[in-house]
Amino acid sequence: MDNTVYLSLGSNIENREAHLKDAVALLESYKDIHILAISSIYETDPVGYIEQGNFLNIVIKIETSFSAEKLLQKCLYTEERLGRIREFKWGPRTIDLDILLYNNENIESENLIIPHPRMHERAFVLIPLIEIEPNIKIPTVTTPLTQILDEIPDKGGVRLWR
Ligand code: GSY
Repeated sequence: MDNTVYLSLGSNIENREAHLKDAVALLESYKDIHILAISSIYETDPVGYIEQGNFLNIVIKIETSFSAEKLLQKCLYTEERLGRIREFKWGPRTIDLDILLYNNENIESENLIIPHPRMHERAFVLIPLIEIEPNIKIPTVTTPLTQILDEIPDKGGVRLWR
């Protein structure tokens, strides 16, 4: 299992906490995935389409022997298994899994862009990511993530949950 990967998980359909925990448990059940760290749970105001309920978000660090493409398939399968409902593209969802970083690689394929192209605009990603990996670097971005986070206007929308 020699690939280190960070995933962002979000849910804004109840039971949000159960959906996050079920997704982590399902990922952990794959023999090719080992979970190394799980951030605190944050309650976050919706970004993008704002006429929807607040999210619970976490970031997890895993090691895996899956390729990035295979991992994407597993993430999509995990979303399906948890009965993902998504009424429209940016709307409410039971569970959303995004691959943020895959080793230090830049990957662009038909289905996948890594590093996740919007991760450094999103406090709901950066705050839990920095919590579990304070010195994390994004390939191609030289500015420290903590500085990028300082410059993001929507930080107030991310609160520690319980
Ligand atoms: O891209 C993930 C789904 N998503 C989220 C999310 O997970 N959290 C918050 N706060 N806003 C979001 N908007 C979208 S789309």
